Amino acid sequence: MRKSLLLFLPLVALAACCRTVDSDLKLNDLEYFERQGVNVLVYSNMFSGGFNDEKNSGIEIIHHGVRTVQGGAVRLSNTPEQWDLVPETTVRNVNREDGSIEVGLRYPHYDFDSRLVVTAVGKAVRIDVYLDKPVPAELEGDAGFNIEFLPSQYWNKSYVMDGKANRFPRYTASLTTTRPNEEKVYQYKGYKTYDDRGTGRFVDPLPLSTGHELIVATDDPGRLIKISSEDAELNLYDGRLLAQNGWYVLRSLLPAGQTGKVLSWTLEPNAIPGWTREPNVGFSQVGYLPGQPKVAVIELDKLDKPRATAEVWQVKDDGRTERAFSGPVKSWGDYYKYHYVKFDFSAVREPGVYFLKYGDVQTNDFIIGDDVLDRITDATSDVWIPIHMNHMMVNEAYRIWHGEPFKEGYLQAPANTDHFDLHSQGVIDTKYKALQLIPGLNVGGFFDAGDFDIETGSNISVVQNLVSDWERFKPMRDETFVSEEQRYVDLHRPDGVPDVLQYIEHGVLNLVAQAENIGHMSQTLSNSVLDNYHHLGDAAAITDGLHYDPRLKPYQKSADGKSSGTPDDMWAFTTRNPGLDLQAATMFAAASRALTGYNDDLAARALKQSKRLMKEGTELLAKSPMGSRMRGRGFGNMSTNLQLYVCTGEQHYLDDFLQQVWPALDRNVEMSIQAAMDAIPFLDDAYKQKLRPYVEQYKHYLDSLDHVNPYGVPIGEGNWAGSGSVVSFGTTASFASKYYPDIVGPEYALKAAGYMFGCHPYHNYSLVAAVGATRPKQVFYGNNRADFSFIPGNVAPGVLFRHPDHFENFDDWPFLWGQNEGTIAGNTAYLIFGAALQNLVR
Ligand SMILES: [Ca+2]
Ligand SMILES: [Ca+2]
Ligand SMILES: [Ca+2]
Repeated sequence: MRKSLLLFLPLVALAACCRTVDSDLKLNDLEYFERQGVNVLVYSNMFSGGFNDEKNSGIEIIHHGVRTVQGGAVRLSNTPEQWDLVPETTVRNVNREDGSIEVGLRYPHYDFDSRLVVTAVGKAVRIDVYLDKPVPAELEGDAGFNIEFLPSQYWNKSYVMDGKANRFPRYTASLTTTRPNEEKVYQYKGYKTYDDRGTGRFVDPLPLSTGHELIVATDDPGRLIKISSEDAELNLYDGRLLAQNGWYVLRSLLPAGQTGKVLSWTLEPNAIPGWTREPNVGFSQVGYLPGQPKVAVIELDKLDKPRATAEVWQVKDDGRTERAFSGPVKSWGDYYKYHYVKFDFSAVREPGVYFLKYGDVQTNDFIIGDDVLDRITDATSDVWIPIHMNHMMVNEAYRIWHGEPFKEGYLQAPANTDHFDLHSQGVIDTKYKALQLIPGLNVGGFFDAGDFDIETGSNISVVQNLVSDWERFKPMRDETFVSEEQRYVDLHRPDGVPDVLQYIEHGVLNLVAQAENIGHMSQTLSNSVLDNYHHLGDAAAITDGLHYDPRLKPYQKSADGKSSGTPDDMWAFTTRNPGLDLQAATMFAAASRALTGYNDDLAARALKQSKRLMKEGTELLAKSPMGSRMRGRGFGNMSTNLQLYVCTGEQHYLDDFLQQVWPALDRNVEMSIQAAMDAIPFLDDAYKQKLRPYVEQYKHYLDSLDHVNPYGVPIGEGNWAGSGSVVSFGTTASFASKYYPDIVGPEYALKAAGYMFGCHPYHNYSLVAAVGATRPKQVFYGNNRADFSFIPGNVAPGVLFRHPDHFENFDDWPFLWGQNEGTIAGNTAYLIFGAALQNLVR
């Protein structure tokens, strides 16, 4: 069977190619327009508001496998930014008879409705914009139809507007104008993305080019798209003038005073004849242990016929290469838009340098060796975590990563304030007045992620993760100099103290200061104005370091140089959450254990706050409607009850935990098994025995994943990609293997590692900016993302699912947080995974 298929391969390929050349765009079963090499999606992914302008929505084009165009929508500015209004999708109808998709768009703030109808016409789509009522007067000259092109796929390429050739700029440097603020279209919740420096005017980009027919990437058939409009002028803009994450925007203004069909575009993406996507050979860029299973997962275009075999080649010490292994390629099946085959090369065990060959595809090299996993957390621990230490200057060799941020401290957030980063302040529940300085908060703590706020919940998780790392694995690594007195951190300078202890101390310093000065835990310490929230670069430059004095004029400094009238100070959002107080109480108790003997004073302060918050939080919860339903003690979370038992020794917490753990395991073993195993060191052997059948059940779950997707790990499909779940899956599998080695082998945790380090959809780069990987990802959504760079040791969310069938992780464009960010809680969880895995295979 296989042989005869192979014999016919050239004919089949030829047939596929010819069918491709002639085919028109067709509306497929998944409700998008398709021909080989071109997918045109029409609101498969809707704008969602909240974080706004996700660059993931509207009319989108996946062009030869890369999503290069998105944002097709009626928009209210030339180059919309994050926090500019996005339209709600009121209706989406797929009309199979005439091959069209219609969507209704609405801006409730302006009571403004429009409709888009997208119809396949040969190899193009026609986009018609309809209005039932004219554009509202206040949006005339602002409302237009926009579509956006990914800069990193178009810069330096040519475009032709009405026959005139030009080139997309590598960096933005085109003309702008300013307009009075009264003309600025309302932004999300009335926030302003810009600081007008007292001018009363906002910046508006001017077009790069104007005409009626635009051909983009005339010099690259894979990216060439022709757009024309008979009734409207096309204007090409550079969105990066206003925001580094802006795209090139093509737009036509909607005419004033008209209804019915007000605008039409024809858009034709070129398809390369006979194109098939190059196979993505997934393997671990960090390499393999000699004895571990080694399986490459190869992602194939559906028109690509799988090959019968693949090969492993060895790079010899003298630079020669030599074939080390050839073996069969086995089909796994289809998973969303691609077909998957696997190549098992576990037989190759000799340490050395190798690469894989699948047909014409040759991978980069990788190492087989017994120490390949030894360095997987070094960059995270030595570089990423210390760079995210707030309220410190952080130096590395010749480079200052950032100065000391937020020297002026934090003000009480005013009552009833909504916040752009999804927090809110209710009534003021502290002894401070609105905008009064809350003393002592500008110490310790970690930046949340690609932004610079202290998310209290995340910082609590950070300390818990670090204590867990310390208590389980005692990492003595010392590569970081930390002086809380000098407020100075120096990377790669040992100072005689294990770094993890210093990171615990740094996290606790801020959280204890919150408990002591606010009286309870804040929700967040965050920016008060949007125009400094989207800051890129040195955190010390976000605010002016001077206390805000409303008696001074904005941008004015006091005579003594200590205060200013610029309202840039950070705010503390203090609304009390007793659940958060209890989490803090358990964390403080754990941290107190870890800090005793290193910083006894802080250990004592943490323990004092732990006891107080535990008492107050428990009482508050008991009084709340939800708390009384939960029997007035504990708060329903079995992990917290276990932690409370460990730190207090009080039997009722253990009773609560034991009452919760078995039903939770019965409901969902894979969600609860980690929390159940966390109790093993504190309970007797009978508990461990009682857990055994659940671990056996968990093993069935682990094996079942091989049928769910070709990678055999849980792949999330949410709006934030799922490498965090893979890390947590790997940690749990490591502990299951440690406690029950006869049931769960190490191969599941190693599979999670393989996924993180390159064996995943879309491309085969390591998702961790990690020491030890041959080809780590090169761009991340860190605070240096404007430089298209990364902070070593960051863990990307990874491969983001786009509806209805596309996985994606850009490695030339850092600005999609759902793919490329990385958080302080997630990256400290990765430390535990790394330590657990290293411990397991040692
Ligand atoms: Ca944040
Ligand atoms: Ca140290
Ligand atoms: Ca200030």
